Amino acid sequence: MIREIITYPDKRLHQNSKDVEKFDEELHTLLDDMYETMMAKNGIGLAAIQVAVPLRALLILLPDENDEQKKENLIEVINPKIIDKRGSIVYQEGCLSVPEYYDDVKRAEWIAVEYQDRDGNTIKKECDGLLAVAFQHEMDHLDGHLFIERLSYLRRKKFEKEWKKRQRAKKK
Ligand code: Y12
Ligand code: CO
Repeated sequence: MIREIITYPDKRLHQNSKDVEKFDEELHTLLDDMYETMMAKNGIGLAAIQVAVPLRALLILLPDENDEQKKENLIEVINPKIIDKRGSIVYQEGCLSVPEYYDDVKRAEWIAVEYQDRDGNTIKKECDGLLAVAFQHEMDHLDGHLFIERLSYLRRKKFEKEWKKRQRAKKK
């Protein structure tokens, strides 16, 4: 089932999501729905709070070298923790909860992350480049943060100005 994605400035996006404790049918349905929702909206990453569920669960599905998103490359991530990070990378990010706005964000270029899969098995993974960016962007959602909070003061003002302009245009 495709679920509604909540968008800025919805306060629920600033909630701290809770650890997943039960790896049951309900969690599997949530993950399946998140996958359907992410694909329907052309996303490459989605956190549970974006569909209004405050649990520490997220998905990442990066396009392959042919620009295709294959389900076999889907990464389901539960209760993740960054255990090491190195370097820095600037990447132009977008978010399904902040539609029509993209901007440069600086993050670690390499991370080591530990998480659980949908059955509760522990997984350790090292990521770099776009995958490291996606993990960090989605993990920010679990702590109630959006990428726009990582922009410089001036860039954040630019975002707010554009967002207000768009709101006014919608009312016309
Ligand atoms: C690098 C940067 C950001 C991430 C986080 C995941 N972000 C997304 O999945 C963003 C998706 C997105 C999709 C949009 O829709 C289309 O392109 C059709 C979109 O467009 C509009 O809002 C109009 C915006 C964002 C991971 C890695
Ligand atoms: Co996002």
